[in-house]
Amino acid sequence: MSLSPADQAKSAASARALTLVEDGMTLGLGTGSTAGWFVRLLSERIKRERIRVTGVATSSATVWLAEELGVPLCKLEDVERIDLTVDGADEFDANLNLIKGGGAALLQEKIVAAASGRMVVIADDSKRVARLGAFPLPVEIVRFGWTSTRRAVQELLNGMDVEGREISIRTGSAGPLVTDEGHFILDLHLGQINDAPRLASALNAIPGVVESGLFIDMASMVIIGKTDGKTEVI
Ligand code: ABF
Repeated sequence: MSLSPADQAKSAASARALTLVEDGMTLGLGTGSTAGWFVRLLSERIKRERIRVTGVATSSATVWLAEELGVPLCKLEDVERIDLTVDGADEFDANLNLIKGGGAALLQEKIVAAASGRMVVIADDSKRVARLGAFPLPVEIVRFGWTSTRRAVQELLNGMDVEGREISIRTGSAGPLVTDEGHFILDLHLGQINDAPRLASALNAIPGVVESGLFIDMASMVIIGKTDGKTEVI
């Protein structure tokens, strides 16, 4: 099977991440097309080498994929600790800080990453940035009073060192998109975020904000897949 250059990169990063998997591990399984590659390669290895691993999925989409491929799953509440989480990202910088949530799964992704001994990000070179912010920053908010929460986020942005300040509500097929946890998502069009840790803390302090897609100091490694099948690790 010949892969597109993008899939070649995603599969290369996933294959490298798979070398970190050991028999008996509990694994956090990310969401998105790159994480999907990891789940596929994991399923092949489980069948080939008969390794015993258990996955904790970060979204309903990943539950469906893992079940279809025969990757054993358990719930996060049923495990004490996850050994390793492998997930994608929308952007990463040289400090391994991330923007995630383009796939609307940021809340479960962050809870799973926080419960993991190690979070490894798999991505292609297009996700690498000098400064986070070109990708619209997803912020998960509760539905109750969401327009008030949006106003509070707007006021916060007015005092922040960012390039742009526009906010949009993520839409699905019938109105605002509803996440797996029953919330809405705001997308913050910031252009460039000059102090990502400060913005992450300030967003989390707003009532109604559940989590932002800023993952600060959570990833321990980024594996970058290249279109020629090679990988780079930072
Ligand atoms: C998840 O999937 C997200 O946090 C991120 O939004 C997205 C990346 O998707 P893809 O791998 O398809 O680019 O990891």
